Amino acid sequence: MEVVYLGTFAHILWTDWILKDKLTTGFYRLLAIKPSHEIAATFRGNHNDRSINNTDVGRPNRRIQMRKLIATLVALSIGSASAMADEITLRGATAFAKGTTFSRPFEAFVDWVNENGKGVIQINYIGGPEAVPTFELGNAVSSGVVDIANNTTAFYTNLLPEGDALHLATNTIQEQRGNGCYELIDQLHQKKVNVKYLARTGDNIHFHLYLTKPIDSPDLSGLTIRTTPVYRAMFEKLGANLVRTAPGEVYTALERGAIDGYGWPIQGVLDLGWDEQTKYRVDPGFYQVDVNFLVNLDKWNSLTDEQRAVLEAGAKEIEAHNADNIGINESEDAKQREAGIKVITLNDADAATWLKTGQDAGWDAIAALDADMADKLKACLIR
Ligand code: 173
Repeated sequence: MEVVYLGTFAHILWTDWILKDKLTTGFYRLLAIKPSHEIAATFRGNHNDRSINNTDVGRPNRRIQMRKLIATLVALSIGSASAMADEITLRGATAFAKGTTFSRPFEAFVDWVNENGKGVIQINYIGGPEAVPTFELGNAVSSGVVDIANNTTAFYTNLLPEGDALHLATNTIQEQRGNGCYELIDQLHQKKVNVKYLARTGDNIHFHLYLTKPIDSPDLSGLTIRTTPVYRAMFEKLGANLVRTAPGEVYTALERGAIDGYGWPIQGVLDLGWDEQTKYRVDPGFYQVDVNFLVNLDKWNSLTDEQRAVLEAGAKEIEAHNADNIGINESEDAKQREAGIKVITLNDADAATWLKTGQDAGWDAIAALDADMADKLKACLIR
């Protein structure tokens, strides 16, 4: 704002001076006292003529000073105009419904950037799956249809199949930034998805199986379960029939009885109203949510250091809030129970099978894609 005011102030001063100068000693007085060829010479910049004309001895110095002041203010004003012109606005979208659990950290990030990036960088948040369908968002940010996306790897496995490793992590993004894993994952994203991997949210949130029918062991045979790539390897190993849908189709699929259950994290079930159609949750939870901020790489490369610094500072700020999930998980668990969702807790032996099947099936699927990469990722994602 200051630079705008300064620019405006410079403009007022300049206009004010021109008018005063013209009305008192300048153009009009010149017209009155000089022959036309001398006037022409003055306008060609004939300094002798001008000095002859300046009968007031003090005036040339004042005028020079005034010109210097004006030149400075105009330069500042032009500088401020280009600073304003340099502010860039990114188009941002989320794979999850606007205002719901897994869009909220991104929405907080958008607010943070729009507050702290004034005059530098802003984000125009265009919305959720109503703007870009869930499974299309990866392509959209990769191609630059949107500049920044809030997305989970499970929704862009078409571009980065190895991305499924991210929800097998047992450590945090802060640890991954410290042990080199962040760089490895960023490089994979840059190379295969054409995006900068800016941030990870969702740490400390596990996934669960939710059901309309009870089970008493990890055997899922005979059940039709809604999945995404997150749960596919695990639930398949445990015998389920799988149906892949975007979150937006889960409610209707439950209502119609097309599925007997679904995979989803501990958070967000009530947000989406699925508690109305859900009878059971199976514990323990497994894996760890990854919801990532991705910036189109061409756009990222075109940003100034200052613009990138705002995005990176905002990313770290939001990632620090991943620790809040531990408390939120507890209140979500309580809310689910209050809403009538019964918790089926597998006994110790079954729980061990459940978790081991999940990890083994998950890593086997990554190794089948790229054994070397699976080893590298495992070394830095597992505590
Ligand atoms: O179940 C899903 O749609 C899914 O894969 C997911 C991933 C991260 C957060 C929430 C859901």
